[in-house]
Amino acid sequence: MISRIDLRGSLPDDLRDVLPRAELDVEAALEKVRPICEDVRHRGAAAVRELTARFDGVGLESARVPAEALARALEELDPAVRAALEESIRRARLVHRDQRRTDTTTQVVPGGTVTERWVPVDRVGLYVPGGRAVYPSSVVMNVVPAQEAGVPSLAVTSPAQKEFGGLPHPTILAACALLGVDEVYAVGGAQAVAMFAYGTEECRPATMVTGPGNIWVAAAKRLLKGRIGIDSEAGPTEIAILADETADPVHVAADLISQAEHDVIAASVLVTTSVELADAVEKELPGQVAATRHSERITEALAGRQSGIVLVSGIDDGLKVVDAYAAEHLEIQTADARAVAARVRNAGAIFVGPYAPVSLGDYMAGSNHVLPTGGCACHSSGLSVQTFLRGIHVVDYTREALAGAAPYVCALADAEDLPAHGAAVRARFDWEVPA
Ligand code: HSO
Ligand code: ZN
Repeated sequence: MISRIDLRGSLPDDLRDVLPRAELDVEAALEKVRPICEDVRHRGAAAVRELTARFDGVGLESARVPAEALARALEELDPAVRAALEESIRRARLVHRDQRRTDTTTQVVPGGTVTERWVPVDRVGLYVPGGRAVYPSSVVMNVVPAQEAGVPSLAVTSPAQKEFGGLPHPTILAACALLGVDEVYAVGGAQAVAMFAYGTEECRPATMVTGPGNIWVAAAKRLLKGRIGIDSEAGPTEIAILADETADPVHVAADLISQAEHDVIAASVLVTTSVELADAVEKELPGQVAATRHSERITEALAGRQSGIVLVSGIDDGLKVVDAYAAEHLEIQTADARAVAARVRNAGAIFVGPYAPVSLGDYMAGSNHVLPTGGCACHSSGLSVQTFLRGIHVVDYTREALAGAAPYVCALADAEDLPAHGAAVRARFDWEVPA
């Protein structure tokens, strides 16, 4: 059901090449997505309407979801789901509120200061997938940091669903209503990203688009990046578990299965120092998989070349392996899990010990579940308040402070053969500062 890689000898130099990983060919999707984006750019709302009819089979009069539909979705929301979403929002707000930055002013020399001023982007378009993956939790994870960052204008879009009268899924609408988002569109795919990038008669352009989506959404984000800001191109979800002989194989198997449930190309990787644990997890998997609703999808994900059990000779090697893999989610299920977790350098999020499964982080830990995939955790972070802020340096120097800097500016300007740079400073002193 799941393959094994034995790295108990010495570790190979380029570990990344031997570790299991899915490949998503976003490049190939670019050419298909380009004409769609161009169409929206030139023909606006009419193009969005036609593309929605073509791809989603829904004839929209307007892409904007009416306020009554949002209110109705909230009224009809299952009370247990409502309570859970409210608690998820509350916890996420606590964590993301603490991420807010205060402006800092540094006095560089007397009379010369640099202030770093944190300013939210003007307007964010949030993409929420539809289809098989209906995740109101992702609405929370995108909206809360944008709101806590102080983004003044926020719009959500999610694919039009035939079975819901051309509106997005009602739980998505209800989550928007709970979060106080009243600008919602029933548009999906590349055309949704283009709608936010270029704007249409119905939707003002956004400065940034965030949120996960399928390969077409990822390709549109890559294509339009620069014109708009993006978060990251979310790829298929991943869980890595670093475990030793103290881990419970029932928990480990359940957690591997939990993320494999997302997609046939989701990745579940166990890195362990214990052959006994590897054997016990392998023994445990078939029964747990058979007992769960999406067993076919999960079986395919676990058997895929992106998943596997990696055997290592000790925790130090295990840490090298998980650092090289740079998982979206990393669980540490070892003796002294906190100390081991503290040594991890690359992961989107780390889940410490037996009582912090990834599912907790997906919904209720307070942490964000939009995290870097595909190894991007070695250079990027998950979604946070910071994603929506720009740090603007405000430079404020008095005449005396500039005078002190002038000879240095002139020396460097001359060294770079840019004498006009130096002249711009000297001009302020009637050339009295020696060149
Ligand atoms: N594990 C997914 C997020 C999610 N799980 C949403 C359940 N719903 C990517 O972090
Ligand atoms: Zn999940």
